[in-house]
Amino acid sequence: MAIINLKKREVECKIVYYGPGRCGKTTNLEYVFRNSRRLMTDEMVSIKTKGDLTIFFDFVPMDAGKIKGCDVRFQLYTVPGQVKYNSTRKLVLKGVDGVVFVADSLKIRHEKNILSLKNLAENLKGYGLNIMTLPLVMQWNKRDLAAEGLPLMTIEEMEHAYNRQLKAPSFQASAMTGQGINDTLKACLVQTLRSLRKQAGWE
Ligand SMILES: Nc1nc2c(ncn2[C@@H]2O[C@H](COP(=O)(O)OP(=O)(O)O)[C@@H](O)[C@H]2O)c(=O)[nH]1
Ligand SMILES: [Mg+2]
Repeated sequence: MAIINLKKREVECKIVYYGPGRCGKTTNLEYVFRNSRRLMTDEMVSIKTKGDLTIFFDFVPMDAGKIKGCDVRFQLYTVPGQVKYNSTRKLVLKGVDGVVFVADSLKIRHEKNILSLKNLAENLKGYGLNIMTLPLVMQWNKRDLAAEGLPLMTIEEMEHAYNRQLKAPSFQASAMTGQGINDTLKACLVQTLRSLRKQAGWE
């Protein structure tokens, strides 16, 4: 649930990039950070957890508008993907307002994507949140690897495997080239804002 900072007249929203280890979450945020400097108000902060990097930063998008006369500040987080870091992952999800699920398009990562999606649903449930109703955007990442001749799932296969029930907006992307990265984030921000405005008293 977003936090209202009355002193600064800001609403703080939390967006979490979720997905299996090595799917490209950190690369997503690095791209956003590099290419949207003008939107950012603070430095990107990296927290080194053992063997993985969890990063977050926050920013105030210029065109987000206001909610109840307050500016909207978004905080973007990634989670460590490896199975053993579930306590950190759970902690990062605390108070989440919107999620970007980054799926790895490589065929060999299919099982890892499934496990991570299930883990997301479970961890959300732990906070009384429902993956079916929370603002959620799916990203099919690493599409550039097709050009390298690596076996990728088709978009249809990914939609069927991960998005059949959720029916979330989805984007083909490459965090490496930047394809689809800003569109993914923008869709998540729009959904999150819409959902916050809908909540009682926030219209
Ligand atoms: N070719 C390609 N490599 C990617 C892409 N996204 C991430 N990577 C690479 O995949 C590896 C893991 O990425 P990282 O962002 O650290 O994954 P994370 O564990 O989800 O944070 C790194 O070597 C990245 O350079 C992509 O879209 N295309
Ligand atoms: Mg990472």
